[in-house]
This record gives sequence, C-alpha cells and structure tokens, in this order.
Amino acid sequence: MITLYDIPAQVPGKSFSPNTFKARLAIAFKGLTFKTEYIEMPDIEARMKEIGAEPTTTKPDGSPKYTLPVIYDDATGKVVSDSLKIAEYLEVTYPDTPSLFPGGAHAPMHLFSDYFFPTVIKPAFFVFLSNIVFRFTPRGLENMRETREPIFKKTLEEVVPKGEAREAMLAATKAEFSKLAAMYAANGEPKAYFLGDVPSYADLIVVSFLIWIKLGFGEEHSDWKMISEKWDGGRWGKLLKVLEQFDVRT
Ligand SMILES: N[C@@H](CCC(=O)N[C@@H](CS)C(=O)NCC(=O)O)C(=O)O
Repeated sequence: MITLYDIPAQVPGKSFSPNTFKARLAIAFKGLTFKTEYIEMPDIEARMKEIGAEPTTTKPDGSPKYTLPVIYDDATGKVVSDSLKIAEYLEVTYPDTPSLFPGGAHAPMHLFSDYFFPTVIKPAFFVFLSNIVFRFTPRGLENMRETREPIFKKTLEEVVPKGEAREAMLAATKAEFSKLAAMYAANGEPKAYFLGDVPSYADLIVVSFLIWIKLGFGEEHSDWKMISEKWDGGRWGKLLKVLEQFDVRT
C-alpha cells in the first residue's frame, strides 16, 4: 500500500494542490492502491523529517525546504519526494502497470515537466492562486500569509488581480495554451494526447493543473467554462474529461 502525503483544503474532495494531483493521478493511472495522509502546510517539515523524506528545494534563507507530494511505499520501504521523481519511481517499481513514459519517453516528460508551469500557467498564476488561496484551512492560510506575503511584498488580498491586469494575465496564459494545442494537433487530429495515441505523464501534468484551476473558479464560473469549453476548441475540457477518472480520492 502506498501512502500519499497531501495538503488539505476546504474544497470538495479535500485535495487542491496541483503538484500533489500529479502524484495522485500517476498512482491511480497505474492502478495502484493508496491512501492519503493530509498534512497542514506548517507541519510538512516535521512530518517529512519523521518519515525520512528528502527536501526538494531551499527556503529564501537557504535552508532545506520540504514540499508535497511525497509517497511512502510499504512494499519497498521507500520514501520518495517530488512529483516527477515519484512518477519515475512508480514506473521502475511497477513495470507491469500502464506506462507514464510510453516507449521509454522519459526525456520528453522531463522537458514537459520543466516547461508547463513556468511557460503556460505562470502568466495567469495569480489569477488562479487568488481563486483558491482563501480555501486553505485556517492554519494553512495563516502559514501562506507568513511565508508568501514577505515574498510577494503584498497581502494575499492585494495580490488578487483585477480588471485589465487580470484580463491580460488570462490572455497570456490562453496564448500559451494555444501554442501547446498546436503541438498536440501536430500529432494529427483527433488524437487527444501529447504523445498522440496514448496518454502519458505530460497529459497528467496538464490535467492536474486543470483540476486546480477548475476547483479555484468553481465548475459554474464563466471563466472556467471559457477555458474548458472554448479555449482551443474545447481541447482542454475534453482532455480533463478523459483523464479525471484518475483523480481518485482515498
Ligand atoms: N518540485 C516539487 C514541488 C512541490 C511543491 O511546490 N509543493 C507545494 C504544494 S503545491 C508545497 O508542498 N509547498 C509547501 C510550502 O510551500 O511550504 C514537486 O513537483 O513535487
């Protein structure tokens, strides 16, 4: 049994982090059974040290920073931090399950993993973040204020984009989604996936962010309907529909 460490929020289904969705979807895509342990943001470091997880990055002061997702697999005794490393671990450890790297396509997945957030999502990050940030648990929100407000040099309320600035951010992300849609379309229509005929980890990355965006806006919001139904002819809504079956909550 695999344990997935995730962050709780006040949203339907409790999970809301795009990075932890990547691991959640990858485990379910492989048909593996797992349970979730939810950890509040301010408790991540202590709990991860307790289970022997590696930090994934550094804090502004240079000290190690622990992030989720992390998994613990009791079949092997391994603890793995970082979404892409988790996908690699699952692929190697469970070779007889559906492949996240079909045909051994590891390099394209690493490239995609590096590219997707900074290029496609980041232009509208504050639009999406401000939709969801107030849905943290009270402790999570307090921690976000303590850790993020000094970095943003603004309160979380002041970070919420408005008016023309908001529209410009969404337009920039829309343009990047369109470039990605053209890459997908180069496989030939009506192929739905980044690698053409078969789903892969790249599609799970896109879907993880789409779930996060949808949770933030809410299903009925006109901006979410526009993104999922209108952007790139509804490609992203369709991709989500096919792959959201792997958003298994445990
Ligand atoms: N490179 C890491 C990034 C993970 C990450 O940034 N996780 C966020 C949640 S989306 C986190 O745990 N943040 C904790 C914090 O900022 O204290 C991965 O892909 O797993």
